[in-house]
Amino acid sequence: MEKLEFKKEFAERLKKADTLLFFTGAGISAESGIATFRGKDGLWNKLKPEELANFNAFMKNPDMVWEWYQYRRQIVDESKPNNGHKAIVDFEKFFKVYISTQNVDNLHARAGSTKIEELHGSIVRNFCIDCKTFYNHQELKFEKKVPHCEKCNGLIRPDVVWFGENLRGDAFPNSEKFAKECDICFVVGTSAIVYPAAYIPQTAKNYGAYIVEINIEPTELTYSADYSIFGKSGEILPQIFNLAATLKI
Ligand code: BV8
Ligand code: ZN
Repeated sequence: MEKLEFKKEFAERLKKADTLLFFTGAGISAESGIATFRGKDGLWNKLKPEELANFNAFMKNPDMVWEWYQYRRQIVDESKPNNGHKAIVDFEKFFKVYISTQNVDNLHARAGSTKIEELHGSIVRNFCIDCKTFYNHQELKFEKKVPHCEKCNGLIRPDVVWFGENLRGDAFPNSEKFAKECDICFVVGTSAIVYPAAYIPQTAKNYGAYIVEINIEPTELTYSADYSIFGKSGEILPQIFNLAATLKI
């Protein structure tokens, strides 16, 4: 990718900034070989999310839904963080960095980031739908059919948030806190159409943050972003880090 020239206003904001929020979606993991949901070869093109990523689908056909997640976990296990995930870790040298991700692939954690909220849960965790006992995905790695809980024999499901399910734990309220505190909110690799997650960049904007979109194409958020940088996040984020390094020393 050619060397990017960034907008002067962005460089000024970056120089003054202390706290960054990275709000990420499936696009940041595309260069790690993980299919996005709505792109040209997206997961939802071939499969219907309603048929797979929701509780009723799971109860109707637990083996099919379990098998789909086992297939996705195999892809995640074979993937690794790319230069975009790694650049976000590097920003911690000069800024307080928060991540609010819609991704369930655990790649931000594997890259070494620490302040992460997983709005849609994580594919590497499972729990029993009856007694809520957690199971790590590695211990169930070879289960072709939906496994049953060793404590109560209940069905075990992936710990991801399905359509029609409320977000769990403090992920959303913590992400709102990040959004209110950040000076710049980078919106990376998301179509920004899934709610309530998509409220996070809007909250950041309402609280005065500078909104920078990084995507290979315009999205629902482009009209409200302060700055859209079109291209691959794995190529753009390292260049923004290099810019920050020159500004911050
Ligand atoms: C909720 C599961 C309250 C995990 C996912 C009717 C009934 C019930 C709810 C609703 C309803 N109508 C609407 C709703 C709300 C619904 C919703 O928002 N639907 C949308 C689709 C309209 N939301 C919910 O249901 C949420 N819960 O509302 O609870 C409630 C409860 C009961 C009743 C009513 C309300 C739960 C939402 C979570 C759903 N779970 N996945 C899994 O299996 O993965 S959603 C799925 O979409 C993923 O989790 C993903 O994270 C999320 C967002 O997608 P993106 O990450 O943005 O990915 P996408 O492919 O779309 O875009 C990728 C982008 O990257 C593209 O722009 C592309 O250009 C770009 N890109 C590609 N390559 C690169 C790149 N960019 C940079 N570099 C590259 N190299
Ligand atoms: Zn159980």
